[in-house]
Amino acid sequence: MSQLALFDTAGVVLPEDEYGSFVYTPEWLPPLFAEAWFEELRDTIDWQAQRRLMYDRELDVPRLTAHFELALAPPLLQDAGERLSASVGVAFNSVGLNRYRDGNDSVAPHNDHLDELEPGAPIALVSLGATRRMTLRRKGKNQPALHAELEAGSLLLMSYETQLHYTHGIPKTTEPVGERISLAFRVKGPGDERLQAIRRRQYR
Ligand SMILES: O=C(O)CCC(=O)C(=O)O
Repeated sequence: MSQLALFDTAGVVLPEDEYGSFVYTPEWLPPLFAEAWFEELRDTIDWQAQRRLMYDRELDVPRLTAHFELALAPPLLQDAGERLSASVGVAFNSVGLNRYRDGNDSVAPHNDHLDELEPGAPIALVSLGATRRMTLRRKGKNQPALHAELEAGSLLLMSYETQLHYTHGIPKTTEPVGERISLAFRVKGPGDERLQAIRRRQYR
């Protein structure tokens, strides 16, 4: 089987093992809040359309983005960060926002930059707006794709270890789909020294 549905709507988990864990909580945020947060962020954030160098060509990043240190973020995001830190027990200090305008917007399979993250700290993804499918895949040859439908108000908690062993991404879709905003909360820090050394060697 090449595709597996990872979570059911009861909020199930890819359980903790040596490769980490994914924990999905539907309605982490009540629907009225999820709607209000979506509208406020869509209308007030200074969304950036970025271009990035890929394979020697400059391409549009296929989504709008924004990023804040939590202490300097707009009040709604600081409030979101405080709720999340209280609910997860982790002192998040950074939030990255992604706005997927339609099915053409996406994020390619990737793992987060571990050299910028506090070792051991999870990454928390809060979804607002339209449901989009996330694809998770263990690194290595011929690993099956796992799918999670990320609904408005849901929280997906990805443990630090998953960033070593899995990629995650939001593929494009030809199905008609509304706008989605995701909030990616992280604990930014100097990161793992070993990973920093590898990165320094790569960019010399
Ligand atoms: O939109 C999402 O849920 C995923 C975002 C993501 O992978 C990222 O910001 O690195």
